[in-house]
Amino acid sequence: MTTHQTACILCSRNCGIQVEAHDGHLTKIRGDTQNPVSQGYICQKPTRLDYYQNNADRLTHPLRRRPDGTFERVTWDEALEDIGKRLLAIREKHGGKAFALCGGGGQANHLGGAFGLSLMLAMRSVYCYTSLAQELTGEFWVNGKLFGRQSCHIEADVERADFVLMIGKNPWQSHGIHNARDTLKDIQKSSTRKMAVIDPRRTETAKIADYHLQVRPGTDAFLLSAMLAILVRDNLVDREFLEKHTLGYDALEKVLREVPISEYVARAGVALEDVERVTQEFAAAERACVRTDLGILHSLHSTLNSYLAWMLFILTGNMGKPGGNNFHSAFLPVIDHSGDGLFNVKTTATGTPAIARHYPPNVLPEEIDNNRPDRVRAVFVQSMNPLLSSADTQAFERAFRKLELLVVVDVAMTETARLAHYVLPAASQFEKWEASGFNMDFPRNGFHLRAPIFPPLGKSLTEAEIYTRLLEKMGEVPRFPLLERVAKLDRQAPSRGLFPLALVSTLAVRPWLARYLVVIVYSTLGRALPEGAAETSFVWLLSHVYAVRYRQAVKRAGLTGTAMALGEAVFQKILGARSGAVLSEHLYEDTWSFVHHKDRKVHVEVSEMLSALQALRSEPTEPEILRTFPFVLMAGERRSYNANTTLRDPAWRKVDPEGCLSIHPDDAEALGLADGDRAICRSARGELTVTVKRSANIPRGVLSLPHGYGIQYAGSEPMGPNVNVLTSSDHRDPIAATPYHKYVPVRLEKCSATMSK
Ligand SMILES: Nc1nc2c(c(=O)[nH]1)N[C@H]1C(S)=C(S)[C@@H](COP(=O)(O)OP(=O)(O)OC[C@H]3O[C@@H](n4cnc5c(=O)[nH]c(N)nc54)[C@H](O)[C@@H]3O)O[C@H]1N2
Ligand SMILES: Nc1nc2c(c(=O)[nH]1)N[C@H]1C(S)=C(S)[C@@H](COP(=O)(O)OP(=O)(O)OC[C@H]3O[C@@H](n4cnc5c(=O)[nH]c(N)nc54)[C@H](O)[C@@H]3O)O[C@H]1N2
Ligand code: SF4
Ligand SMILES: [Mo]
Repeated sequence: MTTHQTACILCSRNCGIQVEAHDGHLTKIRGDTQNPVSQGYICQKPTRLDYYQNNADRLTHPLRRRPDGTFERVTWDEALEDIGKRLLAIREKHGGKAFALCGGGGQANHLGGAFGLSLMLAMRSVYCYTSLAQELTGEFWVNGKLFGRQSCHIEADVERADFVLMIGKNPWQSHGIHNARDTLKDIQKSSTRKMAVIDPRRTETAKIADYHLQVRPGTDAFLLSAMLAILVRDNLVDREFLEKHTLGYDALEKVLREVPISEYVARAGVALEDVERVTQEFAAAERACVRTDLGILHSLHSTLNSYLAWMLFILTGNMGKPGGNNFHSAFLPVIDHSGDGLFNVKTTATGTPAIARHYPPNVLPEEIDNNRPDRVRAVFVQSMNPLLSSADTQAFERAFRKLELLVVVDVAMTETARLAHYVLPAASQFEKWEASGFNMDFPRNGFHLRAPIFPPLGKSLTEAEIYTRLLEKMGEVPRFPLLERVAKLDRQAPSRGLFPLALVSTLAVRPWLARYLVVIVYSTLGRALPEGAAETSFVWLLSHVYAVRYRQAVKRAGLTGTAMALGEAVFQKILGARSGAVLSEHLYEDTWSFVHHKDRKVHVEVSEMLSALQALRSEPTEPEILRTFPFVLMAGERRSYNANTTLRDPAWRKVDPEGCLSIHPDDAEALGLADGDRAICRSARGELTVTVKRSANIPRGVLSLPHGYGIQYAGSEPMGPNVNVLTSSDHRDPIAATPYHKYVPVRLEKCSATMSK
């Protein structure tokens, strides 16, 4: 039995955990008090992590699908040689547009992403479809307009705020803020700090908040614009701040002055005096912040919602100070910027641009399933399960079956993997060096490089090794005998030796190889590092970039050295800190240095958003479709025992094994439904049999189902409802193409006695 420090991989917080490893199993899982960020905090889920590490779906060998749909084991050489050949043939015949990468990382595994991207570049493709582009790209688009780059990412300083406005976010269950339940309880206990929640459900978070604005689903744009209009009407905007830090406010103010406040508030289904009170207290607070999430991102007006929510903290001057909204550094950036022009290649069938370099899964089935010569023909799926997690399972299945080549790189035999020509086994996140790019704290930010606890299962390999071998087989990345030799000599502290110089000279002679930088460093320095530590070579590279980019903040965190030495200090600190390391300490006023516009100002006048704001006026009160599908289903609630599709064995759930449909008791009664009854839920797209559970926390006319169910564990029938049978990929935001999962019109009907058997 050995004790290890690692992290929980089930949500973006990546809380530090201490585990005991015994006979290949993770036992005794506790919060790691040494973790500088989570400091021992965990929720109820990580004690179930052995279900990830050990389960019947774990992959042990590369698999090739036979014509009859079964799989046969093949060697890595056989698999990679054939895949490489087929990829090259597709590239030769159809060019880069024929290839797409899907995924790259989940909630805690982002080291492998860069290697998948290298394959994408080798295919001369730019198409990277990810789950981020089914939730956050509308927000990233807004950030691009306001701050100059879509990678300017905003966080909320909830811990230090006097007033927290939580919009469409239920951190009690979904976390996403520092030590969520402790932070929420602190606010609840405090007599001076306040929280208001905007959510149609009376969530766990809403119950402990000071105010709950129980908004009607899909009407946040009306509510938020009314709140902004109240700020203007009551002269609560921070004019000094706007003058100093923003441009274009007058144009926004003009539109806000026209907002019919009481009409919009009534439309949102909340009381005007409550909205006024929340708005006024928010504006009056010394330190206030706004935290949003899927409740507005996955609902009608998604991108506009993000814009309006951001205007709340901007108009009240809550940026660049404790308890407000601020930017943060990024050690392993998971987003970048996609401009409007030449460098943003639109997809061929739907003409969809990338945002923050991510393409939306919503359009992928259409990009594959058409007869255009430039359609997508080959897809690599890495650490994503679009068959369950993306909208419209039926469309995905149909499209994926048409691919000339589908390869899935995963730790488990997923629903998506079952359709693949090749399934490649990745070492699990407890079997390799791994890390998350979701380190988004400010002013202090850190990074946690987790060391492997177990050897890779069976023949599984790290993503770094899989893609490097594939690129070598494809003849894209040659061997570098000289670099390899230098790397061996410098392996103790690569920055101090000749390795950096040798690397730069290699790339100077063959500049076209720069796109494979991560792979080259891996194949030379990485393979020279001690047994199994090869992936840390990527971290070495990132350490240098971070040290250059945030030099002052890194020094403030106590790291010393000039030029390469500072980067090496960052790397060594990371390597030495098994529980995670703090790497930078910014000053609050540094927030403005993150703004990318040359004038360092927030450009609040975004013409598309002002038009969308004006267009709200002419929007019909109720969508036509609700006449035939009278319930609004929120398709994807975070509960105590769901975690996307990361844990496949249903035994991991301590409660809610069936993933029940929540329904208001009066609605249930009207339909003759009692707890435990089976009902058929129908959308325009598909139908699903669900188990009903009444809840007074949900308003009438609204239903809620969790996501992350419907898994076919060990080849079984789907367990629980796969909500994406009901969702549709064209029910999406006009700018970001993100799905409106929280607003799925459905009908509900009790199953007849014979059907429920
Ligand atoms: N337990 C658990 N935690 C998780 C995850 C998980 O699978 N399980 N997944 C992680 C991931 S990937 C993400 S992105 C986050 C998401 O975290 P959240 O966004 O907090 O999670 P949700 O429960 O999907 O949605 C939040 C709230 O939106 C509300 N909502 C629905 N419709 C509307 C609306 O029209 N307006 C408003 N204002 N609110 C609305 C819902 O009632 C719900 O309470 O959670 C992370 N944490
Ligand atoms: N209807 C509806 N759909 C939703 C949502 C919703 O609320 N409603 N939520 C959406 C959201 S916000 C998100 S973020 C997505 C999440 O959906 P996905 O991005 O698909 O994430 P997961 O379901 O966690 O699947 C991650 C995959 O990674 C695999 N994996 C785990 N570790 C490793 C590893 O080390 N290497 C490799 N190669 N693979 C690994 C797991 O086995 C799993 O198959 O779901 C979305 N889908
Ligand atoms: S909050 Fe997230 S990362 Fe932390 S223990 Fe819970 S599921 Fe894991
Ligand atoms: Mo997510």
